[in-house]
Amino acid sequence: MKDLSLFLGCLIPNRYPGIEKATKLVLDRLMIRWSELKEASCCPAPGVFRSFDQITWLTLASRNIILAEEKNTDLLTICNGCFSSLMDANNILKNDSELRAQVNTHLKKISKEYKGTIEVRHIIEFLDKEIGKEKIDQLIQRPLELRVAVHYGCHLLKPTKARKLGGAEYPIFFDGLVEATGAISVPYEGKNSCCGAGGGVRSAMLETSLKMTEYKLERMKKAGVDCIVEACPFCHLQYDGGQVELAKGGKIFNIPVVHYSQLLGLALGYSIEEVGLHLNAIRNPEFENKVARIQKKDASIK
Ligand code: 9S8
Ligand code: 9S8
Ligand code: COM
Repeated sequence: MKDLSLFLGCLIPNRYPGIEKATKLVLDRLMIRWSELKEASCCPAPGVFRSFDQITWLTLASRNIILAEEKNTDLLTICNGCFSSLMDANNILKNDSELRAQVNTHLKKISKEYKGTIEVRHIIEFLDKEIGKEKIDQLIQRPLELRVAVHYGCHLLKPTKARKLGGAEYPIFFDGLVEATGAISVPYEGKNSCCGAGGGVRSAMLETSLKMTEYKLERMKKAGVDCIVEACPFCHLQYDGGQVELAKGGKIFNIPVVHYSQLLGLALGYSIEEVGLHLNAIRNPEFENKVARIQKKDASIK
């Protein structure tokens, strides 16, 4: 297996840098060999570029893939949108020689060439397939005992043919990784539906997008969860910022939003601040105290 280059995308460094920090902490703790991907651009976002112009999308995506090819590393994404864009572009370019030739004509202008030598990974499927929940379970010193609403997000699962993740209608691989931290993945209605952000909906139709978010939040609340766990900064933004927007209309939920890297970081003993959860708009003292209590309890045992 190749080493990994970490592809950050736009949202994490700009809006939720705590997710970047938490990811680096947990990759190191799991002894996964990774390095930064320098000079990367936007993946570019699938719901925007891909929908408008295929060659532009493929050319921009291939440039990012080439940066990893030049280092002979696979690309590790920590966002569903980046995973979708880069993985699909990589598959298309590997298999379609005509499109590859077209894209390479553009890339020649910047002295680059797409070769098709690396794979694009998403942190959830990577941890599930390459590390395994048993190993994660062994490393956990502080079983988290939280009730969690797992949100897979659309682009992690679909299109199912391209993703090859198995059981896309009723997936369990993400829930397994969440439960390896000692948390309980609580079932809730509408679990696999969209958070409301993707595909340009948040930018073009904020009200519609918030209606979708409200639908999800209501069902999560009904299931009595302590927090939401996702693996996509756009879902993170939609649930976290979306709760602030919904609160303006009197709809209060107060459910903390946690990227899987942050959840794993908490389970490995890092604090709320160390995993960057203090940078969320929605902070719930009850949740933070519960985490602190769990962490302290186990620390005193050891
Ligand atoms: S890069 Fe630019 S807008 Fe974003 S975060 Fe994920 S999808 Fe890719
Ligand atoms: S869900 Fe529907 S399109 Fe998506 S992946 Fe992230 S943002 Fe939330
Ligand atoms: C969602 C990405 S993660 S996009 O809005 O569909 O491009």
